[in-house]
Amino acid sequence: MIGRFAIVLPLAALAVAFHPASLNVSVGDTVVWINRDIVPHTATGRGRRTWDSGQLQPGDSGRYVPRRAGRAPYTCRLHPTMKGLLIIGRE
Ligand SMILES: [Cu+2]
Repeated sequence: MIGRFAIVLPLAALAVAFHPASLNVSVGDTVVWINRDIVPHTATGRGRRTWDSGQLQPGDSGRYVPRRAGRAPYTCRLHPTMKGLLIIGRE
């Protein structure tokens, strides 16, 4: 069954990070990034898989629907120390 998963960018206390940093999803699921921080962030694929949410302002959300199984590391273009990983299984 196709699902929908949320990754939150919480209000930063000490370090900005994606929560959860690593998430298991399936091909066809919708992954949503919700920015609850007070500064903009992006969710941007690294490596062979390229997607970019664009700048998510506070309160904005962005989404990505993976079409191929595998690992999809991503980062925030504005804060390169922010790292996330989607582990994408077959449907
Ligand atoms: Cu960021």
